[in-house]
Amino acid sequence: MTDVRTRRLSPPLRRALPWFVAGLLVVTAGLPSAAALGALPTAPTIGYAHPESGDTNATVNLTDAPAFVPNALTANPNSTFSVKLVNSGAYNHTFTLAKVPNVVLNTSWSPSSLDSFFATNGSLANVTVGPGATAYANVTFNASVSGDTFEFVSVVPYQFQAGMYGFLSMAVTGPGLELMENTTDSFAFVPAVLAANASHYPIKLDVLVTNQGSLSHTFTVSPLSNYTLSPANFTSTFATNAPLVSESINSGVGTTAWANFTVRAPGVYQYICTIPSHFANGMTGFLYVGVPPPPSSAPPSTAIVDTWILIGSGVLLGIGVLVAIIAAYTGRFPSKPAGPDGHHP
Ligand SMILES: [Cu+2]
Repeated sequence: MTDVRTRRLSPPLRRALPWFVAGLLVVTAGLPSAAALGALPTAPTIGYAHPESGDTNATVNLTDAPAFVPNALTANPNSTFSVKLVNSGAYNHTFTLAKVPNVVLNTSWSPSSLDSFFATNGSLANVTVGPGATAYANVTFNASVSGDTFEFVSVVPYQFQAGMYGFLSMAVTGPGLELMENTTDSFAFVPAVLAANASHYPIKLDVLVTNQGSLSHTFTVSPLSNYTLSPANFTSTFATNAPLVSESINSGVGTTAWANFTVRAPGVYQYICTIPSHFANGMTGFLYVGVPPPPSSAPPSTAIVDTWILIGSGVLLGIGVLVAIIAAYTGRFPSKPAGPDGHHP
């Protein structure tokens, strides 16, 4: 059965109909792209460059050294980080931010190895900035990246290999691990050993320091792990390596202060009081992070064994010496017990 309407059309129109339909389909298909070219804005892609008139969190210069200046950035979890990228050189550079946290890329990789790393693991931003140009990268981080570090590089061949890389460190958020410390007028921290067990790094520590005396003190933690400070070197050490925290403990019994700081790696960190002469008088302690503290925080004993065992073995040794001396003068001492027949063998 043939369509009635088609039948009523004149032969020329009938022949043209498929072409009308085809033309209509082509126009319909072209509509979305035509609209995109016109008024419809393209949706901003998180992490990719688009001009931004608002505030940026940082400005980074991309130089022909080649280098990022500065190459150390910080950002907050649970927020959008916006960086302004200024190419001050004559070459193209990229700002390519790794998606995988806490990975340090190897500068001995070839350009194609670097490309395949990003192809496999993805990037949070990948912006090419031409000579003299300015671009922006906006990256939204969730709360889970607290304490993480992301590396950024230029993937223009051999720029990363020549040193064009840097690190974006996320602040550590959320409450820290709480520890208690006291300061005394006898220039002591009580206890002089603090221990924090951490399963991941960095770890945030909150130390509540209570003054048990009337003198004022500081609770100052060395940034160097497994490094022993001395009253003679701590000032110069802290001049080049800022303490993790230096909290003033004001005078007065019961005065408290919170020392809140972040430790990035396990180790033993020395803490001191920086008030002149206090450290020299013994005001120091050690913070064990992720490593076992000494077996006991009781005053260390130089004896290998317990005192009473030493005294006991001394007494027994004395008796032995006495028996030996008597035996030397009297023959067998004590004399061997007689056998059952009453005779000595
Ligand atoms: Cu002090």
